[in-house]
Amino acid sequence: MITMENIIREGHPTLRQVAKEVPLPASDEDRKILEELIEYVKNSQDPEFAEKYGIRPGIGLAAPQINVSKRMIAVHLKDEDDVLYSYALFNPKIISHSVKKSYLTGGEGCLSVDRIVPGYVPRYAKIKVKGTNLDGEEVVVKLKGLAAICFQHEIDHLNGVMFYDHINGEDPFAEPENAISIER
Ligand code: K2U
Ligand code: NI
Repeated sequence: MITMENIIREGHPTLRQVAKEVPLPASDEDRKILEELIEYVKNSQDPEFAEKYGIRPGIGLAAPQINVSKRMIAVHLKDEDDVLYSYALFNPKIISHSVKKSYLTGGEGCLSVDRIVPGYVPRYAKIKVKGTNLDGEEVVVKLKGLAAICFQHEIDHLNGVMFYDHINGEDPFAEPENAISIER
């Protein structure tokens, strides 16, 4: 089971590496890692479980955050329309995206960042992601809103990108151009 001790923090070199593609069909070892990622995210949203094990709630987690530099992400969230997005994917890839951007009015955080970094994080408002799930099926998923933002945050982790890399250095709360704001 993954706990906060397994989550590496900013400054650890793995967070700045480009993670490697997972050979498919996935090995038992890689499947177990991805299962543990999605289990962490689901468990972290159970207040009793989170309290008992001292884990920070999250809506996503990427393998590099547990020091595994492989292209795997887990996302488990209900969006603003109460639609559940629960995905554990090998080799996720953004295959198309909107011109329009979006950002969370409260900014972003990260389980690997133990500090508040204020500022808007411009993301694509809509994306289409292709990946392979734990059953070995190729999935294509269309995303918008918080789900699109979360997937982009996690896929950034696979490319060594941190959320604050996107924040406007001169004016962190400058309204991103051609963007919709999302309250969270
Ligand atoms: O990758 C991670 O570190 C988990 C991130 C994912 C995330 C951050 C900002 C925006 C979208 C996704 C967070 O720790 S999850 C915490 C959280 C919870 C609810 C809504 C947004 C962020
Ligand atoms: Ni993160």
